[in-house]
Parts: sequence; C-alpha cells; structure tokens
Amino acid sequence: MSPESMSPESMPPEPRSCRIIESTLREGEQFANAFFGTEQKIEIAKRLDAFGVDCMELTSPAASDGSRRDCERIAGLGLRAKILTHIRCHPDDARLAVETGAQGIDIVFGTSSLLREFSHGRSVDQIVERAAEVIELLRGHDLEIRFSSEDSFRSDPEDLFRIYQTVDRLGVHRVGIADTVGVASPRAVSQLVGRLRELVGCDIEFHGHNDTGCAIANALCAFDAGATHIDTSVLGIGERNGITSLGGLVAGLYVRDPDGIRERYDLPLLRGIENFVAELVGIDVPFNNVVTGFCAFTHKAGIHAKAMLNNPSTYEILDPADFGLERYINVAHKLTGWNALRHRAEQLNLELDERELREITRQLKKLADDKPLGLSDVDTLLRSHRSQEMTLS
Ligand code: HCA
Ligand code: CU
Repeated sequence: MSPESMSPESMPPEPRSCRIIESTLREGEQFANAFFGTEQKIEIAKRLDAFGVDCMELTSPAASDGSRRDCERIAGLGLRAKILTHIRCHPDDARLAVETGAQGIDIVFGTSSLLREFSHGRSVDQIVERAAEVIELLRGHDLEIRFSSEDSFRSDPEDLFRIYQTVDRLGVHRVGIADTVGVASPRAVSQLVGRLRELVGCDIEFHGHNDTGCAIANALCAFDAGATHIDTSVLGIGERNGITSLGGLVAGLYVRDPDGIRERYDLPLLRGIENFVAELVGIDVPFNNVVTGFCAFTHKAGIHAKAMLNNPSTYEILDPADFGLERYINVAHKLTGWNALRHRAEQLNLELDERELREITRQLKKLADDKPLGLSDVDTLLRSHRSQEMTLS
C-alpha cells in the first residue's frame, strides 16, 4: 500500500525521538585512562554540542574543586545542549550542584541489597526519605531533576517501583534505570522499562554498562520499551569496559529512522569526536567500531562486491556518505569475483571482455593463494593482460 492510499489510522506512527544524555564528561572520566583538563573538557563539550546531543552530564561538583569549577565553566558556555551534573543523593552535594549553574541535576542512589549492605547501609525506607529531602531542596530551583537507582537490575523490583513511584509523585522530571554492572539482557531491559512505563508518568532514562557486550542492544531495547533518554559516552568509555557508545546508539536509531537522525545530528562530526577523545585517552578506535571502525564499510567477498556494485543497499544498512565516510570494495584477494574485477577495469579505462576477465580472476586467485595482494597487484594484472591482447592482435 502506498502512503497516499493509507487511511490516517493505518499510517505508521511518527517515530518517537530519543534524547541522548552524553556522559563522556562524567562516566567517561571514570575510564581507566581518562584525564581531561579544563580546556579539553570544553573542547569535548563544544564538539558534542555541535554534533547535536540533547544533554551532557558532568562529574559531580562534590568530586573535587576542579570538577566544580569546570562544571561552572561549561554550564556558562551557553551551549545548545542542556548541562546536567551528577550527584550522590545528599543535600550537601545538591546545594553545591545548584550553585554551578547547571540546568539539571542527576541524582543517583544505590538500591540493590549489595549496595545497601556494603556501600551506604540504608534501608529502602531511608532511601525514600533521603530522596524526598534532596528532591524537596532542588524543587525550589528552576532545574530538571532526575532520580536514578544504581544497580537497578540486582535490586528487588518491588523496592525499585516503590522508590520510582514515590519520586515521580514528588515531581522529578525523570527516573533512571542503571545497569551498573552490565548484567542485564535485552529481554530483562525490555521487561523492566516496559513495567516502569506503566507505573510512572515522568520520563525514563536508561544507563547501561557493557560487561557482556550488550550495552548498545540494551539501550535500544530500553528505548523501544518506552525509555525517553539514553546515556552514552564517546566510544563507550567509562568504568571498567564502559557503557553504550554514542556512535552505537546513533547507528541503531538511524536504522529505525534515517531521516529523523540525519536531521537531528551532524553525523559527519562523529568520527572527529571519536578520534579526538581516543587520542586524549590514549587508545585506538577499535577496528570493529560501529560506523567508524576502519573496515566498517569495506566489502570483500566476490558475491558481496558484485551486489554492492549494483546496489549498495544489498549489504549496507548505514549509508557511509551520511557520516562523511566512503565505502571501499576490496578486490585484491582470493575471494574476489570477475564482476568486481570488471568494475576495477572500468575504473582504469581498460576494455576487457568476460572471457578475459574470468581468466584474469583465475590468475589473481592463484597468486592470492600464495601471498596477500594489494590493489596495485590487481591493476598490474589487468593492465598486463590488456597489453598482451594488444600485442597479439
Ligand atoms: C556508578 C554510577 C553510575 C550512575 C548511573 C546513573 C552507574 O559509577 O556506579 O546515574 O544513572 O553505572 O550506576 O554510572
Ligand atoms: Cu555507569
């Protein structure tokens, strides 16, 4: 059915938009190698703002004097993105946070029995009481307030729901579910977020660690189940092996709604942001990184190459051009096919017929069985064959 012939009821709903809370300047500071000076933080903040993230989360002003000063500086830059700061659920931290000029405060409290016993030693009733005190203190200011429960997936769901419903009634703008230890499966995330969506009226945020490699999948499941905000960091840097990466989340959202994502975010800036942060923290961008890994748009096998040359959608769900990148079709190997070599011959302006191309492919495969080849080997073979033909005729 064409869109014109659809009745309003049968039209697909407008895709919901997901708010990104970019936490490189908070969770990212917890990455093993991270040390960001003030100017570096400002540069990261400006680049993320230009990319189009909705909010940025900064380290608690209670962490150190420098953290407090940097939070004030960045909050005062007048960026388009909302500046949030992260605090423990404590009135002293809340007072400090208000003074930074940040537009929102992200409160976090450990709710799992492990954290209740071995970290802060409080009961659920005491958590609710403390939360009410801090929220009350913040409500007098024009601030966005979020309350999140650390280690949500190892907390008793009944405790969690009681806490979330209480803070929702107290007027927080958002509640946060945090998979602090990366234990959640996509299904568990869908269930918890889906249930919470039925119980609270405020927005829902998801923060997921990557200990079992599920951080991106979990974030997408959270969004699909009704979360409104997702936490990310550049390249996923954070505590241990980190959280949902900005690029990974954006790629997942792009697949659902390419037009919306192209419009909301300046996608070609992603690679520069990742390279900048990678250099600052002394790491390489992983080869298999979503979107920007060096081979993310490299196609190799003969059947892939043939189809890609006819229509790139056959093996690409992300258009590299949207991210300012180019695809590469690798023809110099034993898995190659004569269609791919024909394309290369055309690029070189060499006229070769199918019989010749099949023969060249056979020779190339033979060479490639013995050693790795480069494009120049392919070109030499194509050219030498052409000159042989010309000498013969
Ligand atoms: C931590 C805190 C946190 C907070 C997440 C949130 C986590 O370092 O343990 O504020 O939602 O993963 O629980 O990053
Ligand atoms: Cu975290």
